[in-house]
Amino acid sequence: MTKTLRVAVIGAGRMGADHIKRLSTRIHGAEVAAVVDVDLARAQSAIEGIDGAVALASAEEALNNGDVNAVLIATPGFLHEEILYKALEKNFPILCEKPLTPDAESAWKVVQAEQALGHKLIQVGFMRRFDAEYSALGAMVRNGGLGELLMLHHQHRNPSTPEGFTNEMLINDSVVHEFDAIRYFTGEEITSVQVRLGKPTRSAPNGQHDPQHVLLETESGVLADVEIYVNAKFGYQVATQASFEDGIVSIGGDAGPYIQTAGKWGGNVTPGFEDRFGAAYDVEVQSWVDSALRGEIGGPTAWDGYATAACCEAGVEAQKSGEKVKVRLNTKPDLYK
Ligand code: ISE
Repeated sequence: MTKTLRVAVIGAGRMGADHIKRLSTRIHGAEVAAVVDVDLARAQSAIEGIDGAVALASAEEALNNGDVNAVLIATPGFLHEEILYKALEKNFPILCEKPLTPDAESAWKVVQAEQALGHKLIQVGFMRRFDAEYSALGAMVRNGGLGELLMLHHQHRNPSTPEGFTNEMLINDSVVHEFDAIRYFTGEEITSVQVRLGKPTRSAPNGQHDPQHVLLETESGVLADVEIYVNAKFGYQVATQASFEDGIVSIGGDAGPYIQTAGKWGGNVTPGFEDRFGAAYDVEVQSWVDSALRGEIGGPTAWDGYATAACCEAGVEAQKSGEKVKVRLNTKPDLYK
């Protein structure tokens, strides 16, 4: 059995660089063997100080490198599909940043390819499932101590958006996390999505309507609403309030310390997702590594990647039509039951 994962990290941008640091400093049982980026200089600077790692310009070269036995995909989503197929062919454990692929049809093909192999190799990077408060709320739903879960209220606020962040990306890049979180909390599929566009902020770039209000239903009738507000300026905030029959649970409030000084009271605002979910990313990657060394996967599956892609597709359609759109899902293959 493999004792150490020798990971090829594909993509050395914002997420890739964060994972390279994590893998080479905090994660046990894995090492960075190769870093791939179309910008070779960026790959080279990412491997600085990492013994035995090579910088390469092509994913194929990395996967064919005899020193590599696992892959972490952190490229933009439209590049995932090709790398996924090559890594499946090699039978390598895969941690694929979200989205699995950018649309439901291609995500379904990936699910089918993995199913044809007969075992799971793909873990999808929905890191929120590894956040301590998210898992605590998930456990409360499952143990039923507060009765049935009835409603979920989500707030997802970002300080600003990078250049090129389109209106569709509010759904595909940001609300996709909420789709996964709602599926995770309820253990159910989302059946419909509606998007309401209200009064927009003057801070939204051209072509973006921000904020938006997303309304969802699950199989048993749990209602969820999401405020997605990606130019909120003040900082990064992701929070959920869950209404149960016998109580209300809130997660994602700002963490202390709270300081009182000269007529002021308050704490610090989280600047971005790397800080907000830093600990969750560590737990996620460690879970992937530990499970991969046992020949398993340790988190959300390719099915979760496909199901959220189907929700995104319904969400973008709903954004355009203003109508309530049904989520179309194929039957879940046995491998994921
Ligand atoms: C970004 O890609 C992420 O994944 C963050 O978690 C999310 O908060 C942000 O809205 C996305 O753009």
